Amino acid sequence: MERKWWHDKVFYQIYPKSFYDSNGDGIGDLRGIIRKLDYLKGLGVDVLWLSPIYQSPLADQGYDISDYYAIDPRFGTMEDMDELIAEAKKRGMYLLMDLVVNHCSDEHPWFEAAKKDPDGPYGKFFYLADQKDGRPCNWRSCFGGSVWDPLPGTDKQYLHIFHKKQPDLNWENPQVRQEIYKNINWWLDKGLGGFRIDAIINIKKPLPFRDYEPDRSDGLCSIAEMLKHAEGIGVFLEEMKRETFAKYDAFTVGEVFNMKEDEMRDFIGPDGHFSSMFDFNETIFGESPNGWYDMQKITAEDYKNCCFEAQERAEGIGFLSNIIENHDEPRGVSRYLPEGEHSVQAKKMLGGLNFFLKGLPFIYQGQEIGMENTVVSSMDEVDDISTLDQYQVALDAGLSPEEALRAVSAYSRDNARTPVQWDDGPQAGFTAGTPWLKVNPNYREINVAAQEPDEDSVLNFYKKMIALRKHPDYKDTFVYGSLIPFRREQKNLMAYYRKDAQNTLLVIGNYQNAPQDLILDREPRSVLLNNCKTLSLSKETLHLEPYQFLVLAM
Ligand code: TEU
Ligand code: CA
Repeated sequence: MERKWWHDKVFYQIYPKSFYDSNGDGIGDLRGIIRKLDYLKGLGVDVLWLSPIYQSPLADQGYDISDYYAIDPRFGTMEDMDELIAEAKKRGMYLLMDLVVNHCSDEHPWFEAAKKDPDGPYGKFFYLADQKDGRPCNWRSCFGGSVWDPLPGTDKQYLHIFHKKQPDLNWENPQVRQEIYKNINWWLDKGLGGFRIDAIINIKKPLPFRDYEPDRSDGLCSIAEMLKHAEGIGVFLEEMKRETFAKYDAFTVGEVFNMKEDEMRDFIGPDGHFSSMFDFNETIFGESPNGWYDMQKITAEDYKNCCFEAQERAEGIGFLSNIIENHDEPRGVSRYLPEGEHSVQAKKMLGGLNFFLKGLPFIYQGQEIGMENTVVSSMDEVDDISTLDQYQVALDAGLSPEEALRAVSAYSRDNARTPVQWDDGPQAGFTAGTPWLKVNPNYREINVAAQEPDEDSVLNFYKKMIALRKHPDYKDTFVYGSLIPFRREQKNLMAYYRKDAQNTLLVIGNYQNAPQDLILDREPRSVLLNNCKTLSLSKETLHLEPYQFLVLAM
């Protein structure tokens, strides 16, 4: 296999608005990131993905871009961005920006021009239709309601798969594609490492528009349904790669949902559209067409199966990007550990099981200190547009307001977006002002400053994991070695070998709040990582403590 510069890297996602506020306006910013670069370097991560910082009305927190060539003043200036790129480079780190090109903002000049002259060239940048003909299709937008809304001041309507302030760009129009490529290259020329690519599967629509079977009483159907019928996205993605990323040897990771079964090789094979794509097999587990309130809770066994299934699918094809959380998902420890079992031990186990999977490890800000879901006591505290929609969906389904609040707050995107907990001072040290989103009240117990000097903290465990993955004796095994599940049938136990010609490493997590025995198939040679003080081994039987996590060299 041809080796790529990004194969052995450790990735870290920054959600800038909530990372660190340098000027007291309550909003995290680029200068805040610059100030924390040494912290990130100390953690050991190599590649930083920034969620969007482009000029934006922030209707969807920056995933609605009104100028692809400008930094939103709330995040800083272009000089700050250039400095951040340079400062990262000095420390041997790379930056990824978020590429949001399925849609732009309704405040982008292209959309303004389309409103003024829908029949002119910019009308063709979007999907427009005559209002008089009714809705061209019954698709439901990801944030609720029809994907079609009237184009203000005209007799037309436009399509938006996401919020109505996020009109979809018409990728069938070559001029749109050229504009996008020009922008990508402009950023790559600044010295970026590459991009995380937002909602990319949605760029290809099955045309002409038509209705599909409704899946709720609103008569609409999920976007997932239209994606089943969309063919030929690869033509766009190959063109984009050729015109942009390939010329720079840039790294790309796609946010790819609803891929067709046999497309993995096209997406992340040796000549794939992208370098990597996220494994969302765990995050989509238990989803219901009815909405969040109807999600099925995931168990330890489910989690294990999701991970191993994804690994099997990618085997011999390419590199998945592994996460336990991101800015759209609840905190991993709150989701994948049973309620009330969020001990330091358990958090380390979950982090470890995910981190050493085959693929690229991604850590989301705050994950390294074990940040948890926040408490939402009223809908007035909610910022996330997705939660607002899902709350209404739950009410419409007959849940009481209290039930609806409880059901949706477990999956709210706000859980991941509360400010990073830096210390136990006011506002967790995130800002000298009032934070844009309430700090999680548990910041006095869970924060960076408290964990730094504590040898046994979650933070120091993440540092150890990262250091182990980079250890010259083991790095190749973790990066290129195969993954073989071990005692897969044993309940509440997740274990796997990472193996190559040099090493046989065994990663073990006792995924329950009770001890359990594990019979090994040979005696371990050494313990590379242990989240407990002790290791109890009699011959080949390991007596695991509750939530014990181990990496053994066999
Ligand atoms: O998320 C895409 C997203 O919401 C998917 O889960 C979606 O349900 C799927 O693609 C439907 O086909 C990204 C960002 O991560 C998120 O923060 C944004 O809100 C969204 O795109 C719109 O840009
Ligand atoms: Ca600020």
